[in-house]
Parts: sequence; C-alpha cells; structure tokens
Amino acid sequence: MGVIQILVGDITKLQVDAIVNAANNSLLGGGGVDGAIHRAAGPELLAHCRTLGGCPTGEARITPGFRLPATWVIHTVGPIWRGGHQGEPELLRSCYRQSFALAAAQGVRTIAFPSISTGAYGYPKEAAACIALGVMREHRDAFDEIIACCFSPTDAGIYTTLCPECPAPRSL
Ligand code: AR6
Repeated sequence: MGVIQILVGDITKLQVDAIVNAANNSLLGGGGVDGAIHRAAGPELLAHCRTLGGCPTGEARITPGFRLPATWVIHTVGPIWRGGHQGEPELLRSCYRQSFALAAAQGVRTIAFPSISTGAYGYPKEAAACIALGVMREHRDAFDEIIACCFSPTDAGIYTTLCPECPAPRSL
C-alpha cells in the first residue's frame, strides 16, 4: 500500500511523476499555485494549455511538465466556495478523483496535490482536507506515494490532525 505523505513546501520543486495544479476554467494560468506552476514550467505550458479549450469545474486535464522536475501536470478546476450548498463538496471530490484517474492512465506512481480551492476560491481548509484525504485513501493501493503538498506549516497541521495514520510531515 502506498504512503500518504504530508509535505510543507513549493509543489513546483517536487521531482514526482505528476503534480496537480489548482487551475481555473480557462487553463490559461492565474495566481497562487497556478501562477507558480506556469512560471516554473515555462511558456511551453501556456502554449500547450491554449490547445485544450479550457476545463469545466470538477474535471481535469493532463499536460507534460515541460521545465518542471515533474513529468506531468494534471490541471483541475476546483469549485469556488459559495457557502457549501452549490455542490462544492461533490465538485471538489471529483477534482481529486479525476486527477487520480488521469494519473493512473499515464502509469504515474508518485503524485503531489496542493490543497485545491482553499486559496483564492475560499473553500474552508478543514473541510477541503477531509475530502482530499478521503479520496487519497481510496487510491493509495494504486500509487507508491501520494503527497499532500501544503504551503504552510499551519495547513500541514490540519492534514496531520485529520490523518493520524500518515507519517510525520516533512519540509522541503
Ligand atoms: N506550492 C504548493 N501550494 C501552493 C503554492 C505552491 N507553490 N502556491 C500556493 N499554494 P490557490 P484555488 C497553495 O489560490 O483556491 C488561481 O489564480 C495555497 O496556499 O492557488 O484553487 C487559479 O488560476 C492554497 O493552500 O488555488 C484560479 O483562478 C492552495 O495552494 C484560482 O487561483 C490553493 O490556492 C484557484 O483557486
């Protein structure tokens, strides 16, 4: 069974088979982790994304990682938090599930996720981490390592509390 590892650091630095991007419907870049991934991957990523025609909320698309250490980038579009009664939990769960499905289809063994929707899109962090960890547990048999890449020690603390079976968090 693969491990779910909580990491604190910048997802663009990770040498894994795939990193997941918290993108928007255009797939043409933005702020937050999306901006960091596009900067680190180089302009080839934007050129490739232009050919994809966007992505609906809750779905995912895969591209090469270009100049990133990661081989693949899986772009998924999380829901904007509107109070929790507009299908946000189902859409967020779908982001994680579709990302895992695309990864498995490419033979990915190691994958890292940011905390989708919890920045600009305002999803409450605990509730989002609960969904993330639930879907990660569903898929751990099919992967060697699943990384929950947190941008702050506080965020990592939320994952740690919700995942007593996870190894102690590591920092990059
Ligand atoms: N590595 C890991 N995590 C990061 C990094 C990084 N380099 N940078 C930020 N985070 P956000 P969203 C964390 O806002 O809420 C963009 O403009 C951040 O602390 O990046 O899904 C897109 O284009 C937070 O925990 O994504 C969309 O328009 C998490 O990543 C919109 O933001 C997600 O925060 C998507 O909003």
